[in-house]
Amino acid sequence: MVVTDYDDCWLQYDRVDDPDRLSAYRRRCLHAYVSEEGPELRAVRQELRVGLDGLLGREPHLWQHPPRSQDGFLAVGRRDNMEVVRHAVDAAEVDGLDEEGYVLRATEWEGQDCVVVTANTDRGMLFGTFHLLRLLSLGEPIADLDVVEEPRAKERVIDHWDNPFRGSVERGYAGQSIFDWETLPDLRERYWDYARLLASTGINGVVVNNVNTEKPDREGANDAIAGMEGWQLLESENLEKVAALATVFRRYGVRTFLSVNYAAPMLVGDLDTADPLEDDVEAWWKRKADELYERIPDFGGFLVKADSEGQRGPYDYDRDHAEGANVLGRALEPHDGRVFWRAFVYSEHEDRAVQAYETFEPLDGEFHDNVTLQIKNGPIDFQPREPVSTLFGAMPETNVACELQITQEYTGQGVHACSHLPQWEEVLEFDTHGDGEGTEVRDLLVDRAGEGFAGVANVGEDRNWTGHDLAQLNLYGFGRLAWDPTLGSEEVTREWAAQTFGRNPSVVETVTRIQEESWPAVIDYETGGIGLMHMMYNGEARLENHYDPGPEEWPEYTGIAEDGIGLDRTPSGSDYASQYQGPWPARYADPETCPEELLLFFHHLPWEHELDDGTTVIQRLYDNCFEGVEAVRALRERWSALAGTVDERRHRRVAERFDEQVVQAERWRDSLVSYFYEYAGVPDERGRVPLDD
Ligand code: GCV
Repeated sequence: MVVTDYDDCWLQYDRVDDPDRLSAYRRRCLHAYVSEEGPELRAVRQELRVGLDGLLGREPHLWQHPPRSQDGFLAVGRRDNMEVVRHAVDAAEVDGLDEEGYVLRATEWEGQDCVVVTANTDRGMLFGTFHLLRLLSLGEPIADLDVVEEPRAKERVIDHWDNPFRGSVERGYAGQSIFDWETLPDLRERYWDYARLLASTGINGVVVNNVNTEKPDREGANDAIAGMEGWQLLESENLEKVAALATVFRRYGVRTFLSVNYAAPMLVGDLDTADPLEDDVEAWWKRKADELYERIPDFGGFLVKADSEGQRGPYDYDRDHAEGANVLGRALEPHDGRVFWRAFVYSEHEDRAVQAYETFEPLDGEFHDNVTLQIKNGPIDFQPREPVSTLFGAMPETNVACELQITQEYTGQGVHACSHLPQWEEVLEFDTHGDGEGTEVRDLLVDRAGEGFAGVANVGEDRNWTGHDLAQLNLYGFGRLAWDPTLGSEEVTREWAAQTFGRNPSVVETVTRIQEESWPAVIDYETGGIGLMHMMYNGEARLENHYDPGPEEWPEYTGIAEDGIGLDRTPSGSDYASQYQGPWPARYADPETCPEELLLFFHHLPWEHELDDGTTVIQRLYDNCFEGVEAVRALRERWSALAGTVDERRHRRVAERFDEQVVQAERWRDSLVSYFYEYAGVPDERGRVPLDD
């Protein structure tokens, strides 16, 4: 059901059609007794009104005391002020939960069938309420409900690359920014809708502005995409705008963060240095932090891109990144704030993959407790597929967060269907061997304050938030996997599909299969599927950038030559492979044991080099490029067959995009196979390459 002009995404709350289920839900949920406490409980009441009305087909009655002589009721509150909660849940169970955890439990109380949602905090009850509504949306039984849950990862932050004041979104493909800085502190209805979407997935932090906080002063800086005035948000006169947004997010359990410019003491303040070891600089950051917390008591903290792509940083003063980050950490510490410090630093090395590890690994243990090192999943830059960054598992004394890109910068932007969930699952399951065998990436991101996930947002002004309707899954899935990184991609996709397109099992199955198979297809036609990457056109126009094929622009990323293709990252080359732990250096360094999907990332091999099944490298590249296109055609067919079972408006929108994706996939295929052929001079065994003119 639609509460505003914008799509409700996965919060459709379609009426429960199974009559038994419906009566079981009505019995326990038509009356809701919700405690009167902080702002999050106002959001709980609002969500129950909307959600239960949609699901149960009747507006629920909300009570401030236990309703009597009813079949039963739903109770949301704490043990200390609700008898029914004390009856259902032991003190020890709640006391043992962290501040975002909750208990959902069915119970019988005074002859009534009840469900309770309880927690230590209002935030916990909010997350618990969304969990309960999800179960109802999925048609799960609740008569024996018994869930005790807390998030596995503590930090689950969404990063906006939105450029304040200009309204553009770097790498955004869903329209302009939803944040209107000109009219803030006036609040748009849309802010509430957005906060609600985030909280429903378990996200608990939002960075509202781009990490590029000023236009980079460097040669080749791309004016069309560079962030510009984001640093200004720290100016005193703008803080009331940030504070207004924080009011909205607070109600949904989400803390507000800002990206800040490392030179803020000079840009915002009037110092003539931003050297982190200068007393004046330290004092300036402390004063700014005090001012922020006076206005926004639950302010989350800062995100910093330093010494990267033209943004300033501690290197300007000959200081290292720990010295650079810690001055901010010290300023935020008295307020329980956090610094997310990005590890996306490159440019000195011929092979950029090598640099982040060389820069940060020696600093392990040097970062302040409230500093989190935010590491992109791979060593290059959100490519369709990359190996996992070597920093995971290499920084045991440092809080780390994994940065994932929800927006589809390199995977077809707003046009191609590409679920990132299978990719993220692959990353999270990777065994880093950091603390011996069995240290998966996801094990390194959980249980400790300061560790978790950051996801680069894909939302904009478009009515459906994400441009492509199927891209809503990437936003939903980010939140769910950050909450519990042991959830599988398929499981999360299935629950998303049921909430978004209804519970019809065949629709859920088809949509799930389309989403699950979309990523491998993109890898095949955009890369050839055996470890190549970064062959996108680098046009100046924002929407061309990193979208179209442009392999000839990036020979340094593919190592293409007449004798073969790929980059040598073994000890005879850049030696990136040796940064891994356990068996990986040896496994990656030998083409016989290197996984085929990463082969050309680690090796420069002759075109006629034979793979395990006897196929040559060049032939595999041709085959995969052609198969990628066939796979997209098959996805389009499946989507088309859903006509009549998915609402017409969304069906048409996605169908149009699939038509375009097929055209674009063919362009990619043709561009890549021609490029490979130009160097290899080897025709396709199946007669498809060289292409007919
Ligand atoms: C925000 C890549 C993107 C940039 C982005 C940068 C980053 O280079 O193309 O748009 O800038 O990553 O993650 O900082």
